[in-house]
Amino acid sequence: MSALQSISGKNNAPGSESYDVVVVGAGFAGMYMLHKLRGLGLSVRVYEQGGDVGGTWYWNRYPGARCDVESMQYSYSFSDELQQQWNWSERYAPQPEILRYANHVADRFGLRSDIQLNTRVDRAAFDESENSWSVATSDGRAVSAKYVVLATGCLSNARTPDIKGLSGFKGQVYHTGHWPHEQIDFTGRRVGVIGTGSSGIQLVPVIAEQASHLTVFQRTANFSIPARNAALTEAEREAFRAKYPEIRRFAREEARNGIYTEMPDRGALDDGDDERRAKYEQRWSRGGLTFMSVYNNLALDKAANDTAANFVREKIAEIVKDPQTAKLLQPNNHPIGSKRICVDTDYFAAFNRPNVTLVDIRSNPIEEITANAVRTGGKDYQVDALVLATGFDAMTGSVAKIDISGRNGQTLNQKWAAGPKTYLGLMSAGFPNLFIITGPGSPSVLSNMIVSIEQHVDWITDCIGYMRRRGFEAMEANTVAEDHWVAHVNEVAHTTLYPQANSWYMGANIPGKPQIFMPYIGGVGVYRQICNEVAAKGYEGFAMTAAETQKMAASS
Ligand code: NA7
Repeated sequence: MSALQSISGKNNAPGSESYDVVVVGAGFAGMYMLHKLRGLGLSVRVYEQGGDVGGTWYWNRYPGARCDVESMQYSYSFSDELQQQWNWSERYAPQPEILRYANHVADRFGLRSDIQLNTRVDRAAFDESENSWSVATSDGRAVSAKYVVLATGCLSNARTPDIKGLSGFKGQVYHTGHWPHEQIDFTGRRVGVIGTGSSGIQLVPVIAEQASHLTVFQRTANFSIPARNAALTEAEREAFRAKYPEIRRFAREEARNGIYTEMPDRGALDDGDDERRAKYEQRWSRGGLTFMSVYNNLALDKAANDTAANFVREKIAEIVKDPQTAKLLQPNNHPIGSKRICVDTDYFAAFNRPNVTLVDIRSNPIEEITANAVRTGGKDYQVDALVLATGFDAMTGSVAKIDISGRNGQTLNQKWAAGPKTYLGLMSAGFPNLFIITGPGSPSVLSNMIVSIEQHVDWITDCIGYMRRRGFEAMEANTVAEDHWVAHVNEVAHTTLYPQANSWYMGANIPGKPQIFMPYIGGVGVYRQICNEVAAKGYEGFAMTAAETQKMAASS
């Protein structure tokens, strides 16, 4: 079917393009959404701001960029042929390989014909009389669609901090979340890196090998676990593939974070010192994010958490030779795991190199950036190039950039001024037929994103199919259900240690952003069950309206 032939029978004359669904974004969420909606026979247009598919993996091309979830698990499960045939080369896939995978999926499933690249969605307004959305794009077009799906990603709105003098810096400035396509060679250059989250921690060891001198400006020391990355052998891939049905089932239904791993049945304080230490040592040697699942109470009990945090602090002190640098690198202002734990390759060891300096900008914040230096503590650190590894306006930033107006002209930004409000992270009351994939209020960034993406896409597809079969024109979250859900998300978060950190989960990295805990922490298995029950009860908590009801209501 051509993109313009809608089965809804709408007129697609030039100047009045109309689709059943407009999807915003062609990352992993947008691509799978398109694939599934085509299965319903719908006309779909995907708009993607980037020059190709891949979403966050299209933009985050900095040296050392990799996924922190293992490649065999950070991959689609919807096609068994795909998961059986794709050969991941390493335990943790590097960014270029993930991007190749995204391109392979686009080609394999013939997705490109319905994806319009280099095009932003600027505005979307709900037309209450038609029960449809008018969507304005950066190429000056206006299209209409019955549904809009925001597949805009949680970590896609790169954030450049407002640092005095930055615009007057004479060297090159790069942002990890918006990295140039050409190879950047730092050989022989003095480089400054601002930011020590996952991105900074991944790129520091790589740039340290090239730069004549690397100065790392650290505001918050982070916990990081060695990745122990290595090439995957064919035998390892085969063993994994043979177990895929169970691995995927477990990740979807039982795991909290969408990752197949052991489920601990003990708390950290149930073991004696020696036994606990041995378990931490074993996980440290294995490497990766699952360090946090040694025990079942590390995210809940501060005393338990301290045992893991102390272990990692000791490891840092063992690796880093200069005691003062080691001390600065030891995180001390948040429980381990309450900020996204990092996974690194030789990050701490990089500080043993003579060409790497760590500068504490917590005690002495950056005063200004001059033409060729970063000034802090009254001292100028000369640099030829600056790398901003300063993160994203996470979870809501990309949605907020689109001017979205729902019922009665209310904008989503107005509604979310005090923090995002959604029902199940999927819809926001007052914005009918507008779905969000991995939105605030869903497990999203606390999970293996692809597991959460597939669950949301499947749910949305089923929901649209249900509406069409029963003749419903519009669907929207009801306010009471939404308020309950927002309260529940908040309540669950506050049973954990997560809110104790000034993290981007809380919006704390953006000056002025309301601080509420955005992702749902109840776990992907529990969350999936809730979503399934809602659907089984005829989409409880959502209101669906048929065309006739709408018209009758309007004329009465
Ligand atoms: P993060 O995790 O948000 O890290 C950003 C880093 O930049 C963090 O160390 C910040 O310190 C620092 N930062 C931010 N603004 C400033 C200013 N103004 N001055 C100094 N330092 C600053 O982003 P990443 O890109 O590393 O990772 C994002 C996610 O991508 C990651 O969690 C994975 O899921 C993948 P702060 O901690 O705020 O003190």
